[in-house]
Amino acid sequence: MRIDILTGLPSLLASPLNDSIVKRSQSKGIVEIVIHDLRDYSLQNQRSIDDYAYGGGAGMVMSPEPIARCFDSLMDEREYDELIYMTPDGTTLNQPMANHLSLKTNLAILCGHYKGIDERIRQHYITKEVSIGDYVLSGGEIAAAVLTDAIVRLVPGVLNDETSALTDSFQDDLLAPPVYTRPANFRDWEVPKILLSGNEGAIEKWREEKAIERTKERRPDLYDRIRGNEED
Ligand code: 6GU
Repeated sequence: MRIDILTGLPSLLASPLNDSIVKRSQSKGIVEIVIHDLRDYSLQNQRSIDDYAYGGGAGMVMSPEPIARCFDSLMDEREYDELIYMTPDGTTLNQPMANHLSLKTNLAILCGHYKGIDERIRQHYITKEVSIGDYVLSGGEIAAAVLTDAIVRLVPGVLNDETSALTDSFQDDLLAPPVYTRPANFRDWEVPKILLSGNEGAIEKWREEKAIERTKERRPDLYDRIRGNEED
């Protein structure tokens, strides 16, 4: 899988994508993530990538030219499954969307800034608009890092333990059960006895019960959905 990220602030993206699982996915050669500085595609003197909004009002708008030129050069090289724009008015990211995107071959992700991007780019290039939740960030870079992380960890071979992505919170619409590590007694706080029993069947059942209990308590919306699904 290849992910191209278009941004006016490449330094904001470098660190979250060059550590941990996302880094491992790249060094294993499973995923290639390429960051493009939109200033490199500007035709203006000061390498500028934004301009005043037509009709007035506060805030700058990202110019169409650098974005279009960057997309054009990428699309000359390969076919893209999606050209994604990170924006608070996009579809909210969830686990099914991440699962779906993790099966793609080539994705491009555009990060917006300022007051957004010229609408014509959205009309003529963008195929999918994604938000990461109902709050406003200063730019799309951190949101793009979130989306990239959510996708990349699902690509087969990226995680060591192949099953571990399947047992994540949300993967079956349940939150994950509590987990413990050594010592069994920490400041007189004990690990639940069942986890020390070696009885795999009983442990699996306990984890399932705790996952359901936790989902019911913290996310009644998710809980109602799984109950609805079971009745179907
Ligand atoms: Cl994708 N961008 C910005 N700027 N803010 C957001 C967002 C994206 N998702 C939630 N808030």
